[in-house]
Amino acid sequence: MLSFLRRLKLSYATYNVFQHRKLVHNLPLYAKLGLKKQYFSPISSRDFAHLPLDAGLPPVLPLAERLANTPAFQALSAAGRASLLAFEENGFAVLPGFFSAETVDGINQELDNLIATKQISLRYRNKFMFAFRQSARIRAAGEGALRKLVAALLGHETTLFQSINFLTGSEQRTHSDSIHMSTFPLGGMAAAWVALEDITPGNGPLHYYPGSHKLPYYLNADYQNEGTDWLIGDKEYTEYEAYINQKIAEAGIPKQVFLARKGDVFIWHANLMHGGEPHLDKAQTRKSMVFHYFSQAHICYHEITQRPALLG
Ligand SMILES: O=C(O)CCC(=O)C(=O)O
Repeated sequence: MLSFLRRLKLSYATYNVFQHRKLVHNLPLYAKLGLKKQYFSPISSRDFAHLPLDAGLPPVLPLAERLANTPAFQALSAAGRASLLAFEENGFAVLPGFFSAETVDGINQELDNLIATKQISLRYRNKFMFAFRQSARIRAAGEGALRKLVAALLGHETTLFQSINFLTGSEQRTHSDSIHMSTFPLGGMAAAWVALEDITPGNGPLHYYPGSHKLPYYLNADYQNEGTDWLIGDKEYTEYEAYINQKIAEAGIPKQVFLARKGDVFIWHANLMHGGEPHLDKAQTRKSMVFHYFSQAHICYHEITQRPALLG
């Protein structure tokens, strides 16, 4: 169970009072939807329960038209284009060889340099967070063509919210990103994962459940983690993971493992269930990088901690 202090919404809100520039993005939508919130107010799915599922969203063209209007899509291989066109059906897309070996080598060198000069260090066990803020090269990989493709998939302009670099397998248990990087309406985020070397069964490949994005979005209420007006929920994250495990088993969706080649990109839908396999062969690294993007047409927040997302 989480400690009382970690659960206190007031402490998060007080920190956020000083983050106006990074939080102002939600205000136009709060106003449009009649939500009585300040930029720093706690927010969670409970605040949207009375609203229509697509409240506030502008209309979008069908996916095929959005992609056809995107120059970066025209530049892809036939396999990449076909995979993106099937994104809404599958919940993921694979872009083989999206980044050249030279680009990937440059990114790996850049990360090594950031680590050697102590500009970046591990957080949450094995994650190098937000390297794109320190590296123009890593930022360029996440911006540009990749961000444009994600925007076409979402149907809205997108903001690069976060990058995570790994030197080892994440070994993260299966989850949907929508519990971490949440939006109202649902589905306003996507992630692009980049293989920075060849991935083998032994070095902790990414796993995913095709079509699982069509399962319900499992949020705080689903595992009794809503909390109160003053406190966020008291459940440990392991309880969410156990809940998802059970839902996947009930749905009977077979797991797939992505044995990527260096430079391949895997884009996943906001609600695609995915995670990292055990990293069995410790002699190997698993160099990879993942970018998380938020739609600019959505309210962006973090469901578990009930905090608005800090952008920029
Ligand atoms: O890289 C991986 O193994 C998984 C990463 C992941 O689950 C995430 O970034 O949401």
